[in-house]
Amino acid sequence: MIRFVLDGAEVEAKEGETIWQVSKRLGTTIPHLCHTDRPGFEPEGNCRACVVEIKGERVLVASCRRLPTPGMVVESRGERVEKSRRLVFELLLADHVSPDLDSAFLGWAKAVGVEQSRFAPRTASCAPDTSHPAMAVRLDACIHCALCLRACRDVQVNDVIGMSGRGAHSRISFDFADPMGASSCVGCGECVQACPTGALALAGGPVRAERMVDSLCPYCGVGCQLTYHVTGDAIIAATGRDGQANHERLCVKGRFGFDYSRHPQRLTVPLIRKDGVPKEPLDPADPFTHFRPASWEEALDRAAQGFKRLPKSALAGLGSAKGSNEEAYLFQKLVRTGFGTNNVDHCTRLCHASSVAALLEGIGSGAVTAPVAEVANADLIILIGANPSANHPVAASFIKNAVKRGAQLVILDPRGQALTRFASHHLKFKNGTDVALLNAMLHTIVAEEIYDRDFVAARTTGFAQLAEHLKSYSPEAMAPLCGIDAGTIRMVARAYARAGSAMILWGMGVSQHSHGTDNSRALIALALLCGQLGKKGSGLHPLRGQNNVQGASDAGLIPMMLPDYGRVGIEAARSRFEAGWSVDLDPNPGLTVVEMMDAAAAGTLRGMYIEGENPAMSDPDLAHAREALAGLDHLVVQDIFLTETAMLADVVLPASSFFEKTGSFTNTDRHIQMGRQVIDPPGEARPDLWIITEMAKRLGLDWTYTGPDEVFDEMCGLMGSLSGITWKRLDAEGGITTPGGKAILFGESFPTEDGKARLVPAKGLSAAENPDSDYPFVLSTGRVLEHWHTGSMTRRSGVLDRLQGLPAVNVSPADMERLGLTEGARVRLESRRGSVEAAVAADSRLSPGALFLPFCFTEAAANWLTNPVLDPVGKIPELKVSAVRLVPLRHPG
Ligand SMILES: Nc1nc2c(c(=O)[nH]1)N[C@H]1C(S)=C(S)[C@@H](COP(=O)(O)OP(=O)(O)OC[C@H]3O[C@@H](n4cnc5c(=O)[nH]c(N)nc54)[C@H](O)[C@@H]3O)O[C@H]1N2
Ligand SMILES: Nc1nc2c(c(=O)[nH]1)N[C@H]1C(S)=C(S)[C@@H](COP(=O)(O)OP(=O)(O)OC[C@H]3O[C@@H](n4cnc5c(=O)[nH]c(N)nc54)[C@H](O)[C@@H]3O)O[C@H]1N2
Ligand SMILES: [Mo]
Repeated sequence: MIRFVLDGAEVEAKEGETIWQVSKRLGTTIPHLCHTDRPGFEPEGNCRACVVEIKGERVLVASCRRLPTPGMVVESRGERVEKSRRLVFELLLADHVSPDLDSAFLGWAKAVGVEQSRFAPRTASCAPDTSHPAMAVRLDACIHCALCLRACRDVQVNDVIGMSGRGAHSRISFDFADPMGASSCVGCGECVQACPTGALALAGGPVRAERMVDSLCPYCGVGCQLTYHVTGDAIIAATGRDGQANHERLCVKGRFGFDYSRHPQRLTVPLIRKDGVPKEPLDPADPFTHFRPASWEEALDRAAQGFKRLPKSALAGLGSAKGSNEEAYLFQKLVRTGFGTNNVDHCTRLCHASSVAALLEGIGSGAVTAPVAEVANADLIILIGANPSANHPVAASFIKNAVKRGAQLVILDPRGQALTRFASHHLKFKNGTDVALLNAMLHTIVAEEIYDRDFVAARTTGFAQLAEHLKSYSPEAMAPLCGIDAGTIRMVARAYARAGSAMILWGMGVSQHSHGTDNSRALIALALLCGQLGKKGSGLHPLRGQNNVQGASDAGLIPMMLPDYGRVGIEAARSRFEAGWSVDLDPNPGLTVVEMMDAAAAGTLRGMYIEGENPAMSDPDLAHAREALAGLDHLVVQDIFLTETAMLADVVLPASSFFEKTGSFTNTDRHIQMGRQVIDPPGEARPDLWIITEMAKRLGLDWTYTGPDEVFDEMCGLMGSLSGITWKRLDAEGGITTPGGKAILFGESFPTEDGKARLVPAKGLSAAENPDSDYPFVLSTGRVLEHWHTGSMTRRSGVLDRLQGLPAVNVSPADMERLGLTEGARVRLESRRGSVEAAVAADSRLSPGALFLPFCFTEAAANWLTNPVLDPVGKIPELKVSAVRLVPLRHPG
């Protein structure tokens, strides 16, 4: 504590607190422009609005930077200070053409008593830059506070905004003074949130919302907290809040991707298929060619009757990781107790199923051992098979912060990415050869005896078998398989083993393989051998994808496991829920996502209830999947749009979007947070919880739930991981980490029978289908920043679709030249299962022979091509590797 005098009063400053901070804490915010106390911004002290007088010092000082010293006497008011401040505002005001009469800048000007300037303007007004679909730039309103620059450089670390020109001609610019829309801007909008003048603003101008609602982002597993600005029944803007996972940061989807909720194609009335019409793709804007509108009574009765007519073994349900914990829990309860089967699954099967299987086997828990934020304490970060700048952009910003702080980033991924320039090494190894690369690293660590002996001895089992297994995986033997030379493999292995603390973050490039479980086993072994988990700055973090995939899995949307991962075959696990739900549960594991499609095609599965998933786009081998779905006797789809899956339904139930209901959501860090209702559902659309409950009643269940609070409290009573939590507590605290509030897990022991982790040898040296002379390219599928999965939501978001609207296949420049292809040329991609047509986009991040196609475009749906072969343990398909050929099309078509 430092005692000093501020405006005549004795005050105390905490260690590291600036004069400005002390003053604010005590209730007086000193005027400020270039300064903000938002997380991630360092004080710069360039605007001079916050100056204060310090007794004995000749010049006024910027209070945002100055730390008080014992006995210091500070005046934040007084004639000298105020005169100086007014001059600052007058000079700035002279140059300022205001697009926003309520801006923070004008507010402060008024507060210090400056409404007009004595000085002549230096610059004339200039035309706004409206090249970006979501944001507008008005440089004549800019006061050069550089908050936008720091937002872009220090907070999000995108390095797009800079200062160009000198002296009076200096100005904010994007890249090389490009129009914003043509620059490398990724649309996170951090600069707009930071700008105090309206020089950087939303394209439609400054917003004046009627009300604000604190909620969450509906997209990825990072779980950003934000505030929605609402006018009438529409969301008009979103700003980041100080959530544990985002500290006010957002990405382009969270910032601008909410308008799908008011898209004219929203389903607003229950639909029943007309008699005799074929199950085929149709125009989502005009469902009434194939469906007729129905009342909720009729639609729900029809939906339930269709299920009741079929034997329980012929029924299955797909729940949603886009829905809340309460919806997921009720959905699996409906399938288990209403249908009477364990045939319930969700998109985790196409996602981290293999990672979860390996984690459960190895360390007894399928969730992350440490939050993303721990990268701040890591000496080394391994990022493998994930592209967070596109898919977890806010998490990526914390990785970039960590690198700037001094952490070493090592990327293992066949394709380059935006984070590559932050990495000390990016090993672009061959697709599908993760086990070869990782086993060679493990081999090095064992052979050179640089593993953590104490940790291995005290905390793990299986070392001897692993060491024996690794003998044949020397870097020299693996180098030709994975395409990385032995020396580099050794160097990276040593760096990881010797790091004081290290995190491993991974994604779909690891999990979506026919040997995805083996890939994860190798990563887990790496962390265990080196003791890189259970301590600060260390851990295993499979970056969870959907906003609630962790919660949906915890809540039991899994065919072999009940809520909290008790296996359905284990009596003790079942009896807990049998008692809680007053039913007998099926002891047989149910079918997984892809197995359901196979069973449907075979005719053994005949009725499906699909809530908030779009398998007619997201499953592998679409020809097979769509035929299977269309062949069902009874398909009920509960969605917000007439998706490719809903087009094949018998009954379509119009649901609520994320913004239209309240519920809890669990992010990738195991942090449960509150999503609060922002607007009402359109037309007759209803909250998912209500629909599931009504369906259950018609299946003979005596459910009386009226809201998420009742459901959540039931979950807390039955699930050990939620014990001690209540809806009331969650509501009050806004976020709770499970289990037990602990961010970093397993510092002492693992939740396995003997408390130790298992080292499991990994096999599987290549993908199931590799390029050959007929299909010479290796196709990898995945994501782009602006779009979400099957595009149902983001292609109906105006800004996102304008930013990225053209279905394109990425091709390496070398292959383009070899094939004589130019940017935008039309090509057909063909695999053994199907074909799609798309435009070519040059991508220097790809190695020759490799192609990349996102799966968000219905016009060129990647899954016509993909291989449905499954990992034997995780049952995940090999979405990351299929063999294709590329046929240039002479004429556009
Ligand atoms: N914008 C956007 N964000 C999203 C989503 C979205 O649809 N759009 N979806 C969310 C969901 S559910 C998920 S699961 C996450 C997924 O997030 P990620 O896991 O980051 O997603 P992907 O783009 O599928 O692929 C990741 C990486 O795998 C690499 N890869 C391909 N083949 C291999 C290989 O054989 N080995 C290795 N090691 N790497 C390989 C690719 O080059 C790519 O960089 O994103 C979430 N966030
Ligand atoms: N080729 C290829 N295929 C892949 C992948 C890949 O990398 N490559 N990745 C796989 C992965 S990781 C995943 S997670 C899956 C995702 O596969 P899906 O889960 O099938 O994909 P989404 O598009 O997220 O589907 C969500 C659906 O829910 C609807 N929806 C949104 N909000 C709500 C709501 O509140 N209530 C209701 N009832 N509906 C709602 C949306 O309109 C959409 O139709 O795709 C997998 N498929
Ligand atoms: Mo996913």
